[in-house]
Amino acid sequence: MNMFCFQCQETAKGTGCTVRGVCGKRPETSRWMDLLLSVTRGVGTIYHALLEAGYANDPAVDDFIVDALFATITNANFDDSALLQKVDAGIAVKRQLLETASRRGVSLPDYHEVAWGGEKSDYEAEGDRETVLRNSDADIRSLKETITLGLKGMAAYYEHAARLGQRDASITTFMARALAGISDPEAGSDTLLPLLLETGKQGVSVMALLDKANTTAYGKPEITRVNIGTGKRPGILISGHDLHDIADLLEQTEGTGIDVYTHGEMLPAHYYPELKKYKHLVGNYGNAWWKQKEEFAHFNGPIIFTTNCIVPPTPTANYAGRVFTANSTGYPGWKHIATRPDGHKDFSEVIEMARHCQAPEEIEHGEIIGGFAHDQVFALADKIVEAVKSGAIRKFVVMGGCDGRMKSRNYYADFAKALPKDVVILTSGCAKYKYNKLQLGEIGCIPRVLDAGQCNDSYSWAVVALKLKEIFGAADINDLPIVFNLAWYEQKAVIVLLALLSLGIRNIHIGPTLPAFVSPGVLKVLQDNFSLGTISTVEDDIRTMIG
Ligand code: SF4
Ligand code: SF3
Repeated sequence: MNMFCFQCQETAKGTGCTVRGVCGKRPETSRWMDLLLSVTRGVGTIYHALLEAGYANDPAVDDFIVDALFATITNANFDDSALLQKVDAGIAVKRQLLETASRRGVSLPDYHEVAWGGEKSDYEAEGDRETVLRNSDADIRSLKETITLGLKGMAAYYEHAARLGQRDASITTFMARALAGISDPEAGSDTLLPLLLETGKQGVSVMALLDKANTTAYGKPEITRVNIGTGKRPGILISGHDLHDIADLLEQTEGTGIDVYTHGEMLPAHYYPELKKYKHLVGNYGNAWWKQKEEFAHFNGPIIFTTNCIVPPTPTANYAGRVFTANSTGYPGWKHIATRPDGHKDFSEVIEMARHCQAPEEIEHGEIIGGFAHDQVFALADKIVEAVKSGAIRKFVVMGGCDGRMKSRNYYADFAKALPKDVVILTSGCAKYKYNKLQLGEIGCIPRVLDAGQCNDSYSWAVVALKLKEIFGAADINDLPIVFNLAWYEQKAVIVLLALLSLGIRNIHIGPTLPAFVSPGVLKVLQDNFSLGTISTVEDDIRTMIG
């Protein structure tokens, strides 16, 4: 059977995975994701009509939409049965909404996604019908898919914020409206382009919401040195972006003699006062997601995925029996830890397993530094402004985003190394693993690599840019000595990019390649309006970006 997916940077031949995902996604899984997205569009369309008619937001519907979109993000969920359970749940939500609409006399559009009956016997055919390729016009497909992928990133961030008690109905209301807009077979670029730009605006709101959720719960990130070596006690490795989960784990492991290590995008947990206070949060193990097969083999203890990025293990992987998933993630054969009705998780099974494991094998040694989110940067504002005014800092280059396995991404390590010594890198997301261990030095007391945190903390760089605009009295954000050279891989980077564009930031470079889901027509619009570009060689880019 065939599939079609072009949502990530590593898509086959730079155009689309058609036989099996480069990420390991099987065609069947791709079909169930297409089905789940179709059901979600149906739910979103009906929900939107009800909301327009005065129906109040229903957190259960919001949660379904958010979880379904999140589960289809690259490397989040490979478990067909989990995806099909979400489809079943979506059809139940849809039927309930249809019933409410009929009871209240709310008329609904006659889109396929609304009309489809949801019979189990039709699941396969519906999944096959509702692929990305259902839209034959390349530009319309591109606009609809770019919005969909932005919504996936938005859903991921919203889920984390909601888990920490921060909800915003205006964001989920927008998601429903956008899903209705994508479902409309008559939608043209006149409606889809504004919807795309609004997706970016809502992206800023969702990142601000998550920033508020994280800092309210765990305090403001502060400068922190993080150990990358290991201790002598057994450990649990926790990966992904969900801070609520690591907080639960730290609380439940305290005093047990078991250490907790972060992996990948969980590294910034060390920067938060309410998480770093735990002495048994001993360090960060390994690097970005794509090295996990090699690195997990040496960890010895249990591993928990709270979000993407999962890499399917080889059949003989020594850690396969020790991995747990949570939230929207899943992998066949790996145990899924459910969220209790009170919003917390019970990690006792993981802790029990850890008791019988050896301590992790050390694969690196030393420290890295981070914790430069906006408040910490503002605390250093005087020094930074002085350094800019004196010429000690010539430029800032925002290098946030994702890491990945393509060799072409060595560009980012080379770029970081080749930057003039008076340039500071502002980073966030797992892209930093390409250069956060390079010892690039300091300018005065300011490190040359400032890590704000996770990919959603790219929001910090937008806040910092707006603040610098105020301090320097610049007329335009683009007049500041800040350039953007972003690395992207999955769909959270899509919402980050759309959010930055919506703030009026121009001349952003994205790489290592342009997205396959951006058609030539849509690319032209992005180039004409935002001067969006990609990367070339390190030398040329340093010349054009730094001067
Ligand atoms: Fe291919 Fe990326 Fe889709 Fe995986 S997520 S199937 S690698 S395009
Ligand atoms: Fe990384 Fe997957 Fe994107 Fe949150 S963990 S940045 S790739």
